[in-house]
Amino acid sequence: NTISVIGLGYIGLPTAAVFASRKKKVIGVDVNQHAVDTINKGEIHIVEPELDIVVHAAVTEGYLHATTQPEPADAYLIAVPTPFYHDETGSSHKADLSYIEAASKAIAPVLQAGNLVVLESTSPVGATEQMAAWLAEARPDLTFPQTHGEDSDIRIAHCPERVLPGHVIRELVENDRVIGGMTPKCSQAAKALYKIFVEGECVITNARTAEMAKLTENSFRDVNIAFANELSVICDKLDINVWELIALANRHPRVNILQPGAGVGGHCIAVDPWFIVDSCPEEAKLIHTARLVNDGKPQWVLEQIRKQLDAVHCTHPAKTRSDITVACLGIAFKPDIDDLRESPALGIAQQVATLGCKVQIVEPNIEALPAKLQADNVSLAPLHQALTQADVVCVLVKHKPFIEHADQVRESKHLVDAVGLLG
Ligand code: SAJ
Repeated sequence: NTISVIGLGYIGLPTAAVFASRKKKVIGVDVNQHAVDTINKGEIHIVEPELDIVVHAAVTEGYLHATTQPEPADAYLIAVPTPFYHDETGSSHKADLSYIEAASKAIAPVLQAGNLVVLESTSPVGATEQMAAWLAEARPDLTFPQTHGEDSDIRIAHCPERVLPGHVIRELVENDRVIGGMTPKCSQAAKALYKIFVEGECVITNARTAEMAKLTENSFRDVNIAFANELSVICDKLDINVWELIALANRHPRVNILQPGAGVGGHCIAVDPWFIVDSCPEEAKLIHTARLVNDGKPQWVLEQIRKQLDAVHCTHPAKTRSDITVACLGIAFKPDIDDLRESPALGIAQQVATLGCKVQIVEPNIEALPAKLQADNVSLAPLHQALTQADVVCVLVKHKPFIEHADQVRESKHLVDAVGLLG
């Protein structure tokens, strides 16, 4: 059996490699020639613990190869991005299905009767049906479940990925999977495919419910983080320590409040709830508000930093902006990873850099500053140096090395602790 994975990013590549590690022939397809070349050398173009070892073994043992052109296979897994875009009014966030459309059109010429096509990309409700329609349009000689039900030539399902970045290899194997076929036979075919490596349970539903399940999981987390973030802003106004408050409230047996932070980053939780809001704008009031609360948090943190800058000016009137150094502790989108995608901390650091002060970035998980932060007044610094030289210290991500040095951070005179490092 040959499996083809379309899209060799943070989800597609680990999935392809794990199938290959079970001695299945896997064809990885990506439009990015650099990614394809890197993988064929047995190397990886993304950062994820253990992934390098699994990919290296899969390629050298001959089970995985990458290409830019789809080749015939028995099953196709589509794991391409589904970002959002703003419509003409600029107010609504719409799912961009163009990568799914392009992937469907790319595999259509090599599809054969008996094939299974699984959409893994997180998608708005209806996207799997849309994918099936694109495939049917490109291959009128084949039959599809939307018109031929269980008798169709091609089986189609949605099986959303649910792995946590940083733990992908383990979670791919251990997590339960939601399998949403367009018909029961489609579900059974997809379940048989995932059972090759999934040790968790593969729970069957229909495609629309599977799409909504994934959006629901991430919206649940977003709404709960928004609750914590809103509390942090309220507590600041009421002069209450929010970290102590949450720890106290969480002693209640049925209360489990998450942690306030610099905002919600990454490419999932800050995106997926918008797909629900776009489908049901009138009804999804709470989900919409949670998005606005979380998206507004970096601006609030920035205000706190500005207040500390003003405080430095008050105590040292002779200092100009360019004499002041601000240390930003952490720019990744969450603790203990190097992933800067959609990172609120990175956005805050960028804004601080435009204020005219010197900025020292402490990010133990990266070796060079991203292009967005390359400016004369910005440098990457070790923690000790930044704590010694900075007038204002802002903790934006709760990385382990910062927790270990919390006592030194606490000595800073002008401190913004967005993540409760000091409790
Ligand atoms: N965050 C907080 N406070 C918290 C928890 C998280 O501010 O108490 C912030 C983080 O700092 C980060 C953001 O939220 O900026 C998201 O981080 P996360 O760890 O909650 O989630 P992701 O984006 O790394 O991965 C999520 C996971 N979904 C859920 O936990 C419901 C993962 O299982 C999904 O597979 C992934 O989204 C995805 O790809 O959809």
